[in-house]
Amino acid sequence: PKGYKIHLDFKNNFILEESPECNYDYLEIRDGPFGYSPLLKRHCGRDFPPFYLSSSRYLWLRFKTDDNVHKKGFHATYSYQKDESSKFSKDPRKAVCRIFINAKTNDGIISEEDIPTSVMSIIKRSRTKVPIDCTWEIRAPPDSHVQLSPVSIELTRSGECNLNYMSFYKPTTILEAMSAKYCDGRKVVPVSSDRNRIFLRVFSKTIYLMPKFKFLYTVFRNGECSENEFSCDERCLHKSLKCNKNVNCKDSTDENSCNSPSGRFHSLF
Ligand SMILES: [Ca+2]
Ligand SMILES: [Ca+2]
Repeated sequence: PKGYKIHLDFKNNFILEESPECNYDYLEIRDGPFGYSPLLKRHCGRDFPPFYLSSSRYLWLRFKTDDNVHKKGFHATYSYQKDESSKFSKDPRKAVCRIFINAKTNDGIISEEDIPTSVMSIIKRSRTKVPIDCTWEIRAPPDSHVQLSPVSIELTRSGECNLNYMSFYKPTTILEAMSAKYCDGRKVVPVSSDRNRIFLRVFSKTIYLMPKFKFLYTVFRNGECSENEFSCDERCLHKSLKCNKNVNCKDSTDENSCNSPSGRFHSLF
């Protein structure tokens, strides 16, 4: 919950396959909500983990096993601990920025305006110490997919990847799952999820380089279209996306041959 940290406490057993660099089976713990959040530790073998206390309201755990040598596994409990640190903290770990979009509606716009004011105020107060590093997760219903297409994108320092970039991850936020990274906003092309979710990460080194952008997300399905759907780009889109003034199909067929409002007006007479 908001205003709490996570306390993770390992109990009884911790036995995973032993390997020098934990290459085979491991439990990875990161301080934050993402697979690229700061690594606390990767545990394997009999390296019994200590208590962990997150610095924000998120911890990331990833358990990996391969298909040989199985051990007993691990057991842990979690609890919440009130976050007593000051609201005015300049700790960059407090500026964790996760924006979750439950794509129940069939399309929508995401932009830099979605960044919570609580995060922006920490970044502002830090002047240039805390970067903007925000990740949007757009999640469609389980049997659907989601496409993100650029509407307008302005990266302040074009081509300077250490200063600003946008990257896409699917289906999760581990570095190996990054599907594209752009340091020049003009080069961004639409990207579609393989499963039902996709992540957009937006980074700028300081608030003065704040990127401006709009992406349109569109929920779609593969396979045979139902009667509530229409087909374009060999996909099925919900009827409500036809003539809704957002171009959801690559070939724009969803917005072609729509009656303009003035046309409808004239047809009254
Ligand atoms: Ca194994
Ligand atoms: Ca449309």
